[in-house]
Amino acid sequence: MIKKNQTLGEFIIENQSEFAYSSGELSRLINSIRLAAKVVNHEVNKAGLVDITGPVGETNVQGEDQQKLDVYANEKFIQTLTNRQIVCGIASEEMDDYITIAGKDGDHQNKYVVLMDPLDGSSNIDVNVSVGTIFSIYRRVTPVGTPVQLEDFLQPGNKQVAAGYVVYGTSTMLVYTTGHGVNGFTLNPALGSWYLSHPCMQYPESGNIYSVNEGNYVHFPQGVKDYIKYCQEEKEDRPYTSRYIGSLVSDFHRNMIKGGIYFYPTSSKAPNGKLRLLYECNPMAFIAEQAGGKASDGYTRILDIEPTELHQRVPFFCGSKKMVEKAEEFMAKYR
Ligand code: AHM
Ligand code: MG
Repeated sequence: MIKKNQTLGEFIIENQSEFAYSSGELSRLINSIRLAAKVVNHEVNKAGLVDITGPVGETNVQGEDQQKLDVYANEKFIQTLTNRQIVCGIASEEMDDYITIAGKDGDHQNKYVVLMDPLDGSSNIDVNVSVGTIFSIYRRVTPVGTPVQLEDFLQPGNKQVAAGYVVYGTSTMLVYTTGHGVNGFTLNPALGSWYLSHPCMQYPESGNIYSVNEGNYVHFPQGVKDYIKYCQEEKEDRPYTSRYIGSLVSDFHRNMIKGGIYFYPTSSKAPNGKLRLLYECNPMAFIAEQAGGKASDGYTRILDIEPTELHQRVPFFCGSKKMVEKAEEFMAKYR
């Protein structure tokens, strides 16, 4: 049962039976993510104070090596998940290859892999604009008891057992799904607890916000150019409002609450788009669908794409169902 204002801990315990396989392992995994998110949140919040935002390799006034926050976030999530021995492997946008975690007795008994973008939109940190963490969880496909393999990570998004994001914004929120709807929890920084503030989140069926980096307009395919012109046309409920933070998590979060579409298409500069299928698009697509929205590469469902490599990029159209369908109509004209 969903009760507004219950803590994330209470929520996880009460809804454990809804979790796939319900062995408690997935609950413990989500618990670890909420802990790591708090640690990263603390660091993100004081980023302007402690000179931590400089480039990797520089030394700060205390003589410590400076770390970029995205490297820091990557380390914190990996440390937390590794220390608690609850996953068998992690892949991250910050690392070239996946890491294997042998488990408590070195027996590779854990069942889940995590794929993540530890700090998405990190170019926004220096200017005090919100950033996010994105995570995606799968059950391994290779036998338990053996080290994880690449194929455990290269699963289509429709096999995800959970996915979520943390938005470090005016308040910090953790939003996630285990395939039974989407719930959002807001961090009370004084108490360090997450409270259910946004139960059963739903995308409005349509909306009036479009989010795209229009600076790339001349490089976009014709279908995208036409769709942008459609958004700007004076007709019916249009023109739409343009809102683009440049932080996927924040743009997505706003559009899910207010109704809108986010798109990062291909362009002549980026022939496969920019966003990564495994760390960004799949988890956001799973959340979008669970909230009644839609996610597509312009032609097909994101969650049905068979990944071929860890850092694969795909064009991404995501948001209110009717808006994504309309964008697809424009794309189809030039296929
Ligand atoms: P990152 O993973 O390097 O942070 O890149 C992903 C980010 C998204 O959060 C955002 O929507 C997009 O890149 C912005 O890109 P651009 O500056 O090209 O519009
Ligand atoms: Mg990213």
